[in-house]
Amino acid sequence: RSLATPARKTLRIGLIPADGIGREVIPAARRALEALGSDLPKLEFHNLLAGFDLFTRTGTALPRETVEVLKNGCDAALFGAVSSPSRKVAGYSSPIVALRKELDLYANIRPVASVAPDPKGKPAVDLIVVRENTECLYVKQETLTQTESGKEARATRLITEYASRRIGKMAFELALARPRKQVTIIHKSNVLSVTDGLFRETVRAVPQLPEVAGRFDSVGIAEQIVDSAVYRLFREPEIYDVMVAPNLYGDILSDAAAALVGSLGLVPSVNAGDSFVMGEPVHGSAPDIEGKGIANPLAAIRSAALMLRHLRYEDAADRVDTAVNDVIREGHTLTRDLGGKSSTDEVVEAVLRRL
Ligand code: GGG
Repeated sequence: RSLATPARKTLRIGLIPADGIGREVIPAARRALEALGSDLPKLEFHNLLAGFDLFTRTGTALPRETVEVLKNGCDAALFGAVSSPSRKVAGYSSPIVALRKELDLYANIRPVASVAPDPKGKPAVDLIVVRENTECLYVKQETLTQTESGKEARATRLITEYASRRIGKMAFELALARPRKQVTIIHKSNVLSVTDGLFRETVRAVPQLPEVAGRFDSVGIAEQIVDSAVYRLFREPEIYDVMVAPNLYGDILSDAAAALVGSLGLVPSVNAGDSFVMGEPVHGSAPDIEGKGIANPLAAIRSAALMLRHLRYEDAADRVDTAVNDVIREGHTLTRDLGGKSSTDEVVEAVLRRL
């Protein structure tokens, strides 16, 4: 489901590189957008701050100004990556989780598709993971108490009918526009019958909602327990078209699916709401390669294309995707995660030459 495109004179894009290789791949995505010339309105970029690194320097991971500029001065945004620590840090909370909530970007749409035929003849992968983006364990309500037998940690997992219904509608809309038209609901309601049960039932009931009035009659519905879905994803990924999942399962499944198409460095996403869209590569901040100039920029460039597609600049998005796919297929200019030796800049130049 794309936002309607107003006749814009200017397209205002917030750039939030945040941490690690986000600072290398977001400028790469900007260059790809700039190379599109008259396919787009005049571009206006706003460089915005967020991240754990910012927090360690200033005590703030997501400045109010970043949120306000995004809400009031941007049409869309690109986010890089964030390196939240695995331990609790007083006063810190993940800025990407907060941004998704602040901007009500309730759907994380993660397409995973093979570009070239598999050398061993495995079937092509062409699926979208649609991850609910605002609830589940990511409401981050955790407590730690001391009991007689030691520490006890608890987390609240929130699943609402409201959020499950809107992510379900998004999944059906996406499936409707695809050749196979198949939604698979991912859950674990054999164990979590209340929370995952509500997610499953609510998404299943979407085609019967009065407001959709038969719109999704041509879309097939399947469902799969999450652990079995991971198994089948690796054994027979070609069976999946649109997979819709609560936040945590969707996060894990989309990273796992990236392994099927060569690298996490290739997989884009958008965080989408009803009035804003933010592109974001699925990969993280990769501190091990940060600053070395070898990060794969293609996931970020594809995320920019996905953002454009969502804003209804389909031709511009197609040009970017074609250029990226050609670079991958030709195989001469690839970063190390894909078995090449090229630098980030060399890959960006290769894409720009094809634009
Ligand atoms: N671009 C995706 C990304 O940054 N992934 C790492 C991640 O999910 N981090 C969560 C966090 O650090 O708060």
